[in-house]
Amino acid sequence: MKKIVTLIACAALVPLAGVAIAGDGHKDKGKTFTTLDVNGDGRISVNEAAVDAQFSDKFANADVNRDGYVDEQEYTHASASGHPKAPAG
Ligand SMILES: [Ca+2]
Ligand SMILES: [Ca+2]
Repeated sequence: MKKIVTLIACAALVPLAGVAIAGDGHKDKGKTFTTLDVNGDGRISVNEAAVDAQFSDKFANADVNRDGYVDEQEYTHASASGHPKAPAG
């Protein structure tokens, strides 16, 4: 009985150069209060909210005191209550 031994000769091992794992921590896909508050007056107007369709949609609900603006407290509250937080994994 003969065993066929196959020799795999690798003449040139190509080094896997350039395998750079880019740890791009892009976790916050949504807009934050600071991002939405373009003019930095500490509150989000309807126009500022318009850039975020999801937030714009619930702007009326977020504006608890109905002053036409969503301040940081209102924004935080709206985000906490109406933001489906999907668990990691
Ligand atoms: Ca603003
Ligand atoms: Ca308000």
